[in-house]
Amino acid sequence: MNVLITGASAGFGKALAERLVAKGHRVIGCARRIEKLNALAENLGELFLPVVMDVSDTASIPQIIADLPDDFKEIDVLVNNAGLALGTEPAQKTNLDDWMRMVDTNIKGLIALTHAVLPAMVARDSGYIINLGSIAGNWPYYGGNVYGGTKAFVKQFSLNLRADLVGTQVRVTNLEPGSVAGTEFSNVRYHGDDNKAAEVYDCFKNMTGDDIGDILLWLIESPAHINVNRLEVMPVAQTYNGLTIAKQ
Ligand code: NDP
Ligand code: 8X3
Repeated sequence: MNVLITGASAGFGKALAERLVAKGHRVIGCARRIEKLNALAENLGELFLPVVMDVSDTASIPQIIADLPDDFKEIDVLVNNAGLALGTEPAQKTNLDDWMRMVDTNIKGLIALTHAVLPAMVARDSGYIINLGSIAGNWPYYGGNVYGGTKAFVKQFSLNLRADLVGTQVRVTNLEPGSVAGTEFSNVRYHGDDNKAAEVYDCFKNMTGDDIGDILLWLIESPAHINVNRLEVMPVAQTYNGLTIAKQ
């Protein structure tokens, strides 16, 4: 199987790439930081193809897909994972550039990749698109403003893709994780303030990037006649109760 993962240089994308290669699948690992992808390629070997891609540079995407080497050209699974949150300030105190970057990456990048890959899946009548949504797309919270808005878009886009794909064997899932420690997500969100990022995950048993890698692998290996439409997962310590976390 050939799996294209955006955001393969860290976090969930990296965890999934490691699992897929261990199972003998080919992975097209896309991200901006080539040094991280190359380090991963050294560990994973020739089943892992590092590809420099900035998903927010949407005009570049069709050519990158067209230029994939023959062995990697047919994409069986697209994991639209690249994404970011920037800031936790309330809307009236945010930076407009941060808002625009989240829209460019989480929305425009995701739809551009989908647009480039989906027609070939439909033509083959087989394929699977997994989008990384978030609980932030389901539940409002303080400081979630545009990040949550982008993930709500991803959820509804995923469901609408399902509607458009009626009669085909192409599957679509929106995976909606809650709090996950050990990735770069909060380091990016707090603009590199690693102490603040670490505090988010203090004193409770969290999910990890490996947990999400396992769930993604489970989805990819699920029977071809089953479509998981949406899958929301949280650590037990996190609940809908204002999304508060029960710290010990
Ligand atoms: P990380 O920050 O650890 O990884 C994000 C990945 O996305 C990196 O590989 C980064 O690579 C890549 N990326 C970011 N911007 C771009 C871009 N413009 N073009 C290409 N690649 C890009 O985050 P996580 O693994 O934690 O999160 C992955 C996804 O899951 C995101 O969409 C996030 O919103 C979502 N999510 C995360 C949760 C969490 O708590 N961690 C919970 C719910 C959802 P590089 O910088 O090299 O380009
Ligand atoms: C990331 C999870 O709770 O920080 O999407 O929004 S949360």
